[in-house]
Amino acid sequence: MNFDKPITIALSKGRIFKQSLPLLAHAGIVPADDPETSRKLILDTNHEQVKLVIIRATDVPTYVEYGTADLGVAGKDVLLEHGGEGLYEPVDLKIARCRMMTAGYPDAVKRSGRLTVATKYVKSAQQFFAAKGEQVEIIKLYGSMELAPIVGLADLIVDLVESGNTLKANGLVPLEHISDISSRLVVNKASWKMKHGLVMQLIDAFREAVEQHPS
Ligand code: PRT
Ligand code: MG
Repeated sequence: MNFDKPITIALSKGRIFKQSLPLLAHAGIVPADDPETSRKLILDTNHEQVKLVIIRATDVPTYVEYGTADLGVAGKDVLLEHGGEGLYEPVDLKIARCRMMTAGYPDAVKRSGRLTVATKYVKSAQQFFAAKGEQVEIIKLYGSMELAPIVGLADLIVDLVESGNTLKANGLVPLEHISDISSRLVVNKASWKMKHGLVMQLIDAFREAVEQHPS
């Protein structure tokens, strides 16, 4: 691929970075460092004009919205909370898949009165319960949501579930399915116009990679 303008791609460490590697490789991009062992926040690649910025998963939409990164890979859960302003979301990469669910003790919803729901996914939770016509009190947390029902902070949680092991280990069960989650390629709207040729080449390469290696 011929990169005449520099391109920055925002990624988070962990599962998104690992599962993005084959997709990047399909686009001819190979990082020069491993973010798990390197302390560098900006990684060079085999392409002089392509750099990766390694940031928190929840910060990826912000970096791309403001054009600090031209492209990024972000979970749909994170995009729903961010709102997606200033971003195009052209490709479902079908990586880092899981489900957004409500969870709690098996008898959680049988309790009378208004339910309390702890989550870091406030917008998604609000939308879900509003659509069901249920009035709930939502408590914003930043992590370890499974603890909330155990200590009596909330009746329910809204969290991501993959194997279900985390819930099980804490005596909780998945209750209602809210949405299927996967990671999406996001593109800054100005980059889409100003670097159109290159952005389209990358989008096509990612699309092709997803079709060839369905996960
Ligand atoms: O970890 P950190 O606080 O830095 O940020 P983060 O949790 O946002 O990042 P990361 O890398 O953990 O997750 C990045 C993205 O991966 C998320 O935004 C999701 O789109 C996606 N993803 C896929 C998941 C999971 N699967 C997942 N299982 N993100 C989190 N989990 C957590 C879940 O919250 C729960 O605590 O894993 C636990 C449940 O897993 P099981 O297998 O026990 O059900
Ligand atoms: Mg995490």
